[in-house]
Amino acid sequence: MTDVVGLAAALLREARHVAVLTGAGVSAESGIPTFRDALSGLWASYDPEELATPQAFLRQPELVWDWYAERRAAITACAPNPAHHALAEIERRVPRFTLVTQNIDGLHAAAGSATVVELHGNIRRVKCFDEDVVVEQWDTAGERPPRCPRCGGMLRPDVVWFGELLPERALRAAWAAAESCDLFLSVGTSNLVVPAASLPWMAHRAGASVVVVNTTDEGQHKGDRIHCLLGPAGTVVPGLVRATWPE
Ligand code: BV8
Repeated sequence: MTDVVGLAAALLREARHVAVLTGAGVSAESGIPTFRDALSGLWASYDPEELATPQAFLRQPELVWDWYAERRAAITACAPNPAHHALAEIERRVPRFTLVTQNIDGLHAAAGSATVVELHGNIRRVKCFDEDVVVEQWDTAGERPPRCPRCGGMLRPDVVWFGELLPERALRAAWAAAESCDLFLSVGTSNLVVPAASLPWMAHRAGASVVVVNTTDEGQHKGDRIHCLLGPAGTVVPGLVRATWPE
């Protein structure tokens, strides 16, 4: 593994534009269960891909609202881990950097990353289901889901559900970064959800080298200019930063 770290460090040292895609694995060591982890408690009997849809929300608005309220409370109690901080360090050291995340926990910004492209929204934000406009405050003690103060429609988490389009600006920024970077880091993602999963391979096809950081190489592409650093992101990413800039 040391030679792969050395190779990845050399790529990072020489890179002009580093693009990163993170998934739930980068937040696992902050105590946030990955999407495919068995869901705890009430949610153990639901499939997240079933619950995280507009249809589920319209069918059972209170259940879906409560699921996100519980996840939001749990996430708000979590802090960035060394992987988040190491990615913020890379951003400070390379000429050009774009961090794209599938995560909705806001931990990259909390760790000091400035350019965070949130492909799937942010659980800390709430918006009107009908008007698609973010609301700053909502009644936490009344009916669930709370009502939009402007139009009276139901409020929902400002996240992208399955079957919903990703925010146009975020997706275009992610595509542009994948097409123009010379090094693409994929950290803690199973590459199962599209269109996010296409980003590392877009970058590879455009000529970038890809470095994968994951606890397993399952589901990860292999081949020329693709390098896999196996291990927990909270250890591997800080190790890569130390190997790249040893001072
Ligand atoms: C769209 C917000 C156009 C909500 C999320 C059939 C086939 C193929 C595709 C589809 C299909 N049917 C529908 C689709 C499209 C669908 C999709 O991709 N479905 C998948 C399930 C097959 N995509 C969509 O619907 C997207 N929209 O395509 O619009 C359209 C419109 C209409 C109809 C069709 C298409 C919208 C997708 C966004 C969904 N919202 N999140 C919420 O969170 O509640 S996705 C959610 O799941 C996360 O945000 C994340 O993106 C994803 C989970 O993936 P990961 O982050 O990778 O997490 P995961 O748990 O899977 O893996 C963790 C990884 O970390 C593992 O590899 C593990 O080994 C590793 N790991 C663990 N610990 C560590 C670690 N690594 C390092 N260190 C550690 N410590």
